[in-house]
Amino acid sequence: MEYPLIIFLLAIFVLLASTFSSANAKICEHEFVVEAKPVKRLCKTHNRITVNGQYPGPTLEINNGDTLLVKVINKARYNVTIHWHGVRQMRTGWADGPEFVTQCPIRPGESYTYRFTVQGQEGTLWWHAHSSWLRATVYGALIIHPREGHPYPFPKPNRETPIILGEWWNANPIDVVRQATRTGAAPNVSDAYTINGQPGDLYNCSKKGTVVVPIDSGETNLLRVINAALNQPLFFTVANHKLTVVGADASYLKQFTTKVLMLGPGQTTDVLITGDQPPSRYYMAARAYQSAQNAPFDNTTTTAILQYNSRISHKNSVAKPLMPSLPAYNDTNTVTQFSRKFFSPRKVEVPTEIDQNLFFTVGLGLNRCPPNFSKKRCQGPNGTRFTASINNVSFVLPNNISILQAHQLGIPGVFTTDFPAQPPVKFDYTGNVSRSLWQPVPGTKAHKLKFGSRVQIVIQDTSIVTPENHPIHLHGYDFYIVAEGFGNFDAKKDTSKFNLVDPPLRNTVAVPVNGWAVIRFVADNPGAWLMHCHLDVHITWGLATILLVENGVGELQSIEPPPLDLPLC
Ligand SMILES: *[C@@H]1O[C@H](CO)[C@@H](O)[C@H](O)[C@H]1NC(C)=O
Ligand SMILES: *[C@@H]1O[C@H](CO)[C@@H](O)[C@H](O)[C@H]1NC(C)=O
Ligand SMILES: *[C@@H]1O[C@H](CO)[C@@H](O)[C@H](O)[C@H]1NC(C)=O
Ligand SMILES: *[C@@H]1O[C@H](CO)[C@@H](O)[C@H](O)[C@H]1NC(C)=O
Ligand SMILES: *[C@@H]1O[C@H](CO)[C@@H](O)[C@H](O)[C@H]1NC(C)=O
Ligand SMILES: *[C@@H]1O[C@H](CO)[C@@H](O)[C@H](O)[C@H]1NC(C)=O
Ligand SMILES: *[C@@H]1O[C@H](CO)[C@@H](O)[C@H](O)[C@H]1NC(C)=O
Ligand SMILES: *[C@@H]1O[C@H](CO)[C@@H](O)[C@H](O)[C@H]1NC(C)=O
Ligand SMILES: *[C@@H]1O[C@H](CO)[C@@H](O)[C@H](O)[C@H]1NC(C)=O
Ligand SMILES: *[C@@H]1O[C@H](CO)[C@@H](O)[C@H](O)[C@H]1NC(C)=O
Ligand SMILES: [Cu+2]
Repeated sequence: MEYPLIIFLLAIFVLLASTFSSANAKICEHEFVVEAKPVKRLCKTHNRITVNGQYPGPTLEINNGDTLLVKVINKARYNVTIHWHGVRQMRTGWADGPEFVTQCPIRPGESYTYRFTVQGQEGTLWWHAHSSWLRATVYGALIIHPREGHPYPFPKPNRETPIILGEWWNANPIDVVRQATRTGAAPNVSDAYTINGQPGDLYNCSKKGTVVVPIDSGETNLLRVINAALNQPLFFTVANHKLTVVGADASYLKQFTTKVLMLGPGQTTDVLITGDQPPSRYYMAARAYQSAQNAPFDNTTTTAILQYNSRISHKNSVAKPLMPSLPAYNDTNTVTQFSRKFFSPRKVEVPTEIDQNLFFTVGLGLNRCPPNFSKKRCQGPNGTRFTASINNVSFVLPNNISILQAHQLGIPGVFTTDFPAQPPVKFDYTGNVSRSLWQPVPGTKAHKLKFGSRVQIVIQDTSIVTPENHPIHLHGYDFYIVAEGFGNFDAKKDTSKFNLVDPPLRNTVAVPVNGWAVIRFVADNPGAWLMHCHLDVHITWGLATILLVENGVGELQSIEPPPLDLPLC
């Protein structure tokens, strides 16, 4: 009699405990209707694909531990998917979003519900379309507050403002990428950058819409800066104000102050700004960091206005805002100084023993014109077509099933698992590279990782066509950036400089131009994870690969079964 009673009480206790521990975690339901809407920018009205008619799309705010359930209804004329950039998606790879990697696209007229829990991440992430170039207008902030009742590791700011940097084309972005794919040339550059969807005062017909960020004297505002631009790393600064960096990519950082930020597309940075200047109006501004050589880029400047509410005299409120100076477009020194200030707030657990030591070269290439192509299709430099690769493999997406489905269902012929751990040819990566090495091989190749393996990847830029700062993003993971440098990575010399104590944790690393970065992580999340350059033009050209992390032992180390509404091709 006694024994069953104890078990019964225990069962009740477990039930109550689990209810209480999850009592604070919420399920947040949203509906995203993807549809074309007229959007007026730079003097003209254009139809653009939006979410719920908003550009940028809705900001989602959750607490660490919450579950998101977002039903995406596609009322546009394009295939679409949504990616939750930086969310770990533990065992829920089906909700990650890249088309033909973790799902088939949601076709026009269809819908799919993304379900996932955000656990152990705090700060700023974002969501964006992961299909063709739709993310030019289909994006928004994803803000993760601490668990209810838990504080920030800094004094609570008086306000919080997302600052989403974007890129605007007067042409339909889908037409821009289609033209580039057809011709083999570089795509047209954008016509403007934007802050929260608005180009700002320095562009024609844009003054009325300029974003105003309020501040009071003595007050602190948490700016959640996101680089949602398609193809351009950006500098960001605010006239006369210091920025205190407290986090990036939804991980906290050891705080430091700076005048200027650089964010590669995909990256986020949380900064505190204090109203410690004479009440007035100050521009915040962003413009290009351009590390590629002889490549056209959008050299315009987007602005918003930081405006003091209190004690502002009438004269000041109409005064022209003060413009900050921005680094030169090619100011790599400022970028290096900035990235050297990144540390985790305390000692962290970086893998020290490594099971999988990978070396990935990343860069561009040029394909000779195939004999059956007309000249019109070879409008790259000297009659070539642009391409890009990792370890000389130019990634090609499947088009009739996703890699994750093929992996889960054991369907052969979709991809191979022979993506090389090292470049097939060793050469002076950052030197004057022989033309015979410029043409990579197209392929749909994945690199397999055992569950739980401790992984190091050296990401090495190449100078083929041009060296460039590539923002390399890994889906499904955060990784420690243990070192960065210029030139060719040299294990003998550079390993001793690794920071294995308090390196920053990120989901996107801006690999120094003509240099390298070393990342480490534990492969504790099974699935098919896209690793790619977050300049959309480079992913279009093939600068991507798949890390295929196998299941471990038992249910908790295995990917969940696919949702019933997963779109079919
Ligand atoms: C790209 O720019 C060229 C030159 O300005 C122009 O002729 C072409 O129409 C543009 N392409 C798109 C898709 O807008
Ligand atoms: C802005 O307007 C001025 C004057 O109307 C015009 O000369 C200029 O070309 C326009 N600039 C852009 C970028 O459209
Ligand atoms: C931007 O580029 C255009 C043409 O490429 C050039 O005429 C202009 O001077 C540049 N503007 C700035 C601010 O560098
Ligand atoms: C940056 O650009 C300026 C002006 O265009 C040029 O004088 C300078 O040499 C460039 N610096 C580097 C490091 O490329
Ligand atoms: C060129 O030939 C290849 C096979 O050699 C074929 O796959 C491709 O479709 C052809 N392209 C054109 C434009 O005819
Ligand atoms: C194109 O050809 C010219 C002349 O041969 C050469 O100087 C130039 O470097 C080539 N450009 C590229 C990007 O290959
Ligand atoms: C998908 O396409 C590939 C290559 O075109 C083909 O080999 C494969 O059989 C197709 N798979 C399915 C599931 O239709
Ligand atoms: C790079 O190498 C090629 C061929 O080896 C040579 O013609 C060219 O002058 C070199 N360029 C530079 C900048 O050294
Ligand atoms: C890439 O592979 C192609 C085809 O085998 C070869 O011509 C080229 O030299 C290789 N390039 C590099 C950088 O390995
Ligand atoms: C849309 O997705 C389907 C697979 O679901 C694919 O067959 C089709 O080619 C895609 N359309 C475009 C325009 O990419
Ligand atoms: Cu790139």
